[in-house]
Parts: sequence; C-alpha cells; structure tokens
Amino acid sequence: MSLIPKSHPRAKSLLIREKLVEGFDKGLVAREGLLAQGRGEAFDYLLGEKTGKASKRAIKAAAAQLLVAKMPVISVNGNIAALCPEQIVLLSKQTKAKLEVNLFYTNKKRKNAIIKTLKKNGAEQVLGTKKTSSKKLSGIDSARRIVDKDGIFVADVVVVPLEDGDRTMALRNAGKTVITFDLNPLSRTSQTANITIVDNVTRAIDLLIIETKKLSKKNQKSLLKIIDEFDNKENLKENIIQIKNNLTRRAKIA
Ligand code: PTJ
Repeated sequence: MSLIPKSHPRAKSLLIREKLVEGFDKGLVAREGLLAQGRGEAFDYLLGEKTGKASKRAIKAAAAQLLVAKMPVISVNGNIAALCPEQIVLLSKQTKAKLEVNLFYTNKKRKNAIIKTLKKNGAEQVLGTKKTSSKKLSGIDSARRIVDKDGIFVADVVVVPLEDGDRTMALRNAGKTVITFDLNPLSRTSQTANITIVDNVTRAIDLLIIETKKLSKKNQKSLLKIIDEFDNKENLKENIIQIKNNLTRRAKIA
C-alpha cells in the first residue's frame, strides 16, 4: 500500500517514483533506471510538470508518423515496462507496431521479467528474445546494438522512449525514422531523433494513444502533411523557451 497521502502537494510525482521503485523490486528496472528517472524529474519540474503546446504538436506528429509507417516497432526498456506497460501494449495494438525488448544494461532475467509484464498486459508477441533472431546495428558499442531481425532491424519507424544518444544516431544512420519521449530537450537523443516528445512518458503516452485514435480517421495525404509541417529542431527550441519562461516567472516571484 502506498505511503504517499493523496493530499501531498507532490503526490503525482511521488506516485510515479513509487511505480518505478516497485518495478525495480520486481526485477524490471535497472538500478541506473532509478537515476534516469531522477534526471527526468528535474527537467519535468522545470517544464512545469504539464504537457506544453510544443509537446502536443510533437505527439500529433508522432501519431501521424506511426499511422503511415509500414513496419513500426516500439522498443521497450525497464523503465517503460515499469511505468506504462498497459499503455505501451495498447499503443502497439492501435498502430500495429511490434514490441521489442531492448536493454542498455542487458540482463536475461530482467528481459524475461519485462516480457512477462508485457504479456500480462495483453501483448501477444514480444521480439528481442531469441538469440537466433538477433542482428547487430552498426555504429554502436552498447548492448542496445543487438536487435531483432524481424523487428527493429527491418523497421521503418522506431519508438525509443528514454533512450541513449548512441542508438538514436545508429538508428538514424540505418535510415530509420526515430520517435522518442525525453524530458530533457538538450539530450543527444532529443537532438538526434526525428520527433522528440519532450514530456513525461507517463503523461504523453495517454495523449499519443488518443491522438492515434483520432488521426486514424484521416487519409494518408493529411497524415503526411502533419509530418511534413513538423520541425523537431524548432519544437525543441520551444521547449527550451518554455523552461526559460518558467524560470523567469519563478525568479520574479521568488
Ligand atoms: O532498462 P535499460 O537497461 O534499457 O536502461 C534504461 C535507462 C533509462 C536506464 C537507460 O536508457 C539510461 O541510462 O537512460 P539515460 O541515458 O539516463 O536517459 C534517459 C533520458 O530519459 C534522460 O534524458 C531523462 O531525462 C529522460 N527521462 C527519464 N525519465 C523520464 C524521461 N523522459 C520521459 N519520461 C520519463 N519518465
């Protein structure tokens, strides 16, 4: 049972943290995943802990991109499996995207725990498990280079939430379109991806699901127009300005 009172002014943030700690206790999350969350929390605080206009536009572009994709794949790591397993499975079903477990701090036991969680939340197939299916992405030295020959290796669009910059670059170099969730608009992944959703994945994932549902009624031409009109660099700048404006406002009332 949660020890966090609902009336606590920072209850929402503390409950997310609690989910991650539970995920760690269940063997889903790497120790380093707890630190990654802390880094994210700091940026979330600076962003005002809400989904800004720029992030909403990135979510719309991401939804359009997923709907026009021929072979979309969602890469799942420990933090995602702990924070939003149900939503990630729902998103994969709605966009016909495959799910693939891909870990930075690779570990067979943790991989199996993540697969079990995804299946418990409705996933039928999870890639990234069979050694015989593995292929190597070039230009990257971490364990993330091992991808599934039927998944990320042949995907045209890859969703990589809470990612490291090396693989984002390697995926781009392999000709893939990369969508990420990253609270830090300055990170290498944010700067390298085609579409960066600068928001807490726990908030943005629900909005992305709603948006894919909405846009699924649109034709290909309208979806391509949404993608074409989206500029990731401009969008990141807006997120940085949002942080600056929040800080300026806070400085005035401090
Ligand atoms: O499960 P594994 O082994 O694949 O490892 C996963 C982690 C997350 C530990 C690994 O990918 C890692 O070390 O990531 P980084 O390099 O710390 O990057 C994580 C990025 O995600 C940082 O820029 C954080 O600001 C951001 N982030 C953290 N929590 C959230 C987030 N972005 C969105 N929503 C969050 N909840």
